[in-house]
Amino acid sequence: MPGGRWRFAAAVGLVVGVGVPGSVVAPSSAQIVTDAQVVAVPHDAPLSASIRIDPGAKNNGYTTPNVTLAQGGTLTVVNFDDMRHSVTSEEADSNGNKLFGVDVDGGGNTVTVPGVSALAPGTYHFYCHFHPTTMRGTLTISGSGGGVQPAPQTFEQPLVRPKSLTTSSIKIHIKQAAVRVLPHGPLTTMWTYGGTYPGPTIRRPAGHDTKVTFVNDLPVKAGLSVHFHGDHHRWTADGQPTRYLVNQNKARTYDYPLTDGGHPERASFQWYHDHRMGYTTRNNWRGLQGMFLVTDGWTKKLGLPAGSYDVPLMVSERSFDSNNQLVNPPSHVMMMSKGPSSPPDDGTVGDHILVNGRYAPYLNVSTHRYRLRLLNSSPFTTYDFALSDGHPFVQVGTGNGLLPRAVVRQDILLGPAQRVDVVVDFHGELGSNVVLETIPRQNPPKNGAGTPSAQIMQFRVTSSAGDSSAVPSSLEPAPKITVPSKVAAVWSVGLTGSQSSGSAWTLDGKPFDPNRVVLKVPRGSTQMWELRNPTTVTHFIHIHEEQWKTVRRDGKAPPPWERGLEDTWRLDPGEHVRVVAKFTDYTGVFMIHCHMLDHEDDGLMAQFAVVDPKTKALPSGYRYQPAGGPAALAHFVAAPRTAVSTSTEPAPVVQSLLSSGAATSSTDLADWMCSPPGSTDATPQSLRPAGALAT
Ligand SMILES: [Cu+2]
Repeated sequence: MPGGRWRFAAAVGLVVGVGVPGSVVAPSSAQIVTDAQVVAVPHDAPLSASIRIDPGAKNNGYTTPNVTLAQGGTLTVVNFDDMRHSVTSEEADSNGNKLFGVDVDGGGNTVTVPGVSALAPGTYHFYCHFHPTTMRGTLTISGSGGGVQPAPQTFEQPLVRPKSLTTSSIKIHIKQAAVRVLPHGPLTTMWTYGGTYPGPTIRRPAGHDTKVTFVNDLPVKAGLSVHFHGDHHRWTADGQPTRYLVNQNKARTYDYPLTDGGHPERASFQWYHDHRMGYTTRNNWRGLQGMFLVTDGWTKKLGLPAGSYDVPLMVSERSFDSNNQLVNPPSHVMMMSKGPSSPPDDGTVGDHILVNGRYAPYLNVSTHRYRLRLLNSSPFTTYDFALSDGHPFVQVGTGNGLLPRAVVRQDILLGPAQRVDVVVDFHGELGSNVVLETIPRQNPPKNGAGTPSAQIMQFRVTSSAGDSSAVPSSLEPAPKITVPSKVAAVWSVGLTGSQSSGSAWTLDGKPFDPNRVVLKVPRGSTQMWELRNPTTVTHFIHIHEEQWKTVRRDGKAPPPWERGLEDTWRLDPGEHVRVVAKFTDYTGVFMIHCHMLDHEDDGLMAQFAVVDPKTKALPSGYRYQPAGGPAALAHFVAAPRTAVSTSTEPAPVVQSLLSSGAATSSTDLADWMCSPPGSTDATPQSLRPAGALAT
């Protein structure tokens, strides 16, 4: 990397100043040569250069992706787009701190990129951390002096396995603590469940009631709310955003029966995290996240890798200042926010990817199969996981239980809150190192979320071991469910307002209101819902309380890895997904929202109520406002095609669709009606054998 970069003189005239009007040429390297001479000379590089960003950059990339600069020079970014972008170094120092980087708002703003003038000569890679797949470039520093050099990724810290809690009654203090995150320098102050980040991993057998008491010892006034993500329980124990809070110096006990419809839940890889309205991004960023495994005898019977060969991994990203302290995420306390980081450009992106709370850890492994449970608990970023040895993952489950059949996957795209359960095989790799990476997403759809390129953690294959584990191709049948003929609710993401006057996300036509319920669901009913994303950015929609079977993705059968149970779906721009679940056991108010936490805090959340089928009563303190909401949209989806074409004036429901951003044109509306209501894949699947649930 260090040392001057040399080019043939004949090429100099073609390289210097390209795309850099008014750049200054470093006088020290000027030499008189003619085009005919082919001799090596120090490259004439400018002392200042600019990276230009034009409209459409999130799909087209930087306008000037390759820049050259004399050592000590100044690099600026000019952003003519209408959204925020960044120029972020891929290379980092030994603590993982990026060598240079800056965010720049759109509208013609110019900023200097800090860190560049100190760089040693060499070639550096940069990307936009909001659009990491499409926006990539290289910076070449020309010269012959010393300077800041990148450190190779050395994986200096061992992977930490969070403490396991296994009893039926658990108490966890929520407190500020200094924790080791980066390999060098001071500890990082975080908000923690029980003094560690992540919090303790709760492991409990399905069907066994579990009470978790959280005590709020944090030095801040705003109450907290803990959501057990993916689980089925009473609404009062669901982590409501403004009700049933864990107030400062107070405790609250959450009861998780781990049953569904009178039966034990499926074994699953879930997690628990903060869900406080307006503060969810902040509270998760500060560290309020932990894993929760529900176990049963079925997975043991299959012979999947177990014990020390079963490794849950929470992957999450954060940014740090020079003192190793967390950089503050943006505030979301106002539902309608203004400015360049307001919707649709709200996103909290970190520059260090942590695994179980440590930056770039390693794990010593043996020549054995390992079951890895991967959770993406980042606030906003999507990863495309892959292994550096080119081996595939054998996916055996989602976060919500096993798949019917194992799926071989070369890479796995995972958005915020999504989980996968995979087996990797280190047989024949004694002495080698295998890196879990995130790679740039291949061929993302237009405006779809991209993924960063980074080495996340290292597996060091240091020992041999006999292996009696197995990965059967057939794992666990999907639960039996009768798919309804009609869509009961359509949840369509929208955007309201403008960045100059204040903007917010919507899911039922309006930004979130904790007192509003827009849909009543009779307890005991089986519902088919449709999730739609007509906006220009990807969302990951999460539904509380039930686990869902995906029956359609964009009108087609879902891919094999979406044929288990799910609670969070990727919706790239223009996508729609149909999901089915039965609402059992509990009445009460539950949430549906985007799990990109900035989006959630900025309005992209709504509430449905599971009600007694006879009384249809809501808990007190809620307004029922179904007009123009998900049931109305569903009615429209199911309507015959002529409903629109026979009228020149849009019907009220259509108007509400249009104004809510649920659909942008009558073409879209017609398109909706082309997809038949209901679905045909109602084939009942056999239940798993009786007795499999012994724990
Ligand atoms: Cu979203």
